[in-house]
Amino acid sequence: MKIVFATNNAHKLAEVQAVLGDAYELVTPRMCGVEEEIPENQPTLEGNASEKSHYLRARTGLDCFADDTGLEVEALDGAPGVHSARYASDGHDFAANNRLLLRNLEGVANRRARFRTVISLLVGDEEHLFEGVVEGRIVERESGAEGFGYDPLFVPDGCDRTFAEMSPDEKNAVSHRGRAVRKLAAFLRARGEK
Ligand code: ITT
Repeated sequence: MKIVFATNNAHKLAEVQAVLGDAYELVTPRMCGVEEEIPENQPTLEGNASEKSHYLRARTGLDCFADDTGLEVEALDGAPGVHSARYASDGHDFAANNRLLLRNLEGVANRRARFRTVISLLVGDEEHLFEGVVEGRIVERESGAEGFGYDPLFVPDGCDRTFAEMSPDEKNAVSHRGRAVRKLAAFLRARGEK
């Protein structure tokens, strides 16, 4: 089955394709002729995921889904949260975001954090939301070269390596996105949409 994934993030695309497997062929906005940035101006992950999927539906008329993800740090009252992409600047600058996060946690003993992903799926005239959460902690310095974003700073509970020190399959097995996408896949399978 072909399905449109409303993302411009190549890392996300690869992670989601790996979880969904060969039964699903992901189509990017660009492959549908949508070149512009997809808007995400809502105050919640749910709102942003929904805004992105509805935008792409309006532009293409196709069934599609979108993922919005945030890193919620306990000692920072849930920041950067819905602002994770633009924490340090307006430009999705992963290195600057990580530097700012470490600076804001300097001398802070409570390193608890979680990643949360919300997926909005639009099929026909129905919308369905799927959530995936992983609890963990923020380490003192970056470690590892895999993954993207805050991965070099996040160690999931039960592990002793950051997401950036894991293979893509290891990350997907425990990650927020892996969990949300497995719920999405189960839903699609149950509807017989293979
Ligand atoms: P799209 O909206 O095009 O899907 P994006 O990169 O803007 O791509 P999000 O708004 O969902 O995606 O993500 C916000 C930021 O959170 C993202 O830029 C990363 O910095 C971070 N992030 C998201 N998922 C992550 C992951 O699995 N590991 C580490 N950081 C992640």
